Amino acid sequence: GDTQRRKRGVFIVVEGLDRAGKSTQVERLAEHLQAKSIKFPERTTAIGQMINSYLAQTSELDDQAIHLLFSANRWECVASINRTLDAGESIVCDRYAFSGIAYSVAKGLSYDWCRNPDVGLPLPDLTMFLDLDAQTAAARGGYGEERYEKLEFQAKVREAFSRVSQDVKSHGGRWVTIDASKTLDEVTDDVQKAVQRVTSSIDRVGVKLGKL
Ligand code: ADP
Ligand code: 2DT
Ligand code: MG
Repeated sequence: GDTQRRKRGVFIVVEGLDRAGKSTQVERLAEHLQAKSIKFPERTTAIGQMINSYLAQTSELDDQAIHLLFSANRWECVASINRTLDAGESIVCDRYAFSGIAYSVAKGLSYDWCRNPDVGLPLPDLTMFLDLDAQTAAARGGYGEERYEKLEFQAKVREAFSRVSQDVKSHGGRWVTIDASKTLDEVTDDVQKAVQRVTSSIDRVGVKLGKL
């Protein structure tokens, strides 16, 4: 054949409550791996703009409607994610379907209903959950004006994430919980070690990208 085989990039997701340190660690990790960083919601698309005005509380939507928009916002990015990974570039992603499930379940929607729209999305090679209790998170600079940035709600989101983590692990996904209460540099260190363990196992076995 004429194909020059290039190794697929690694798809890494960083999850956690608001203020857990996701955006900081995603940028550091992308730099470290020379990877592309992306985030959800991707607020620049037409769907992303609807999500943005909902989060900024300038529009109201039913819980089910906004849930499906968050999912659609991931689906509209799948082709681009696959192209990037197929070209051998790795991706570090700030939030993904696991936030989608956790935030909607925290509002009271059923777990299975919340999970369904994301079934079939690319499964991350590794998801790192930056775990922090809601009180400590709230103490970090205080919350802004966006929807969901409330202590009581964040505590419910953390509960919901623990159900998500059990679900992901029981379906063969790689989910690592990182103690996000450590210093910035310690968290960066733990993140890099978790990534190293996964990439060395992928290099050995060469697993193909699964689906949620
Ligand atoms: P997220 O994207 O999860 O909301 P950010 O990375 O934006 O979190 O961080 C939120 C705030 O907390 C920022 O002011 C950041 O500098 C601070 N921060 C992040 N990680 C830590 C840490 N490990 N210890 C103390 N403060 C942190
Ligand atoms: P940040 O942009 O600050 O991370 O906040 N969310 C996100 C959902 O409710 N469902 C989703 O599917 C995703 C990806 C979490 C984004 C806010 O949107 C919430 C906080
Ligand atoms: Mg952030």
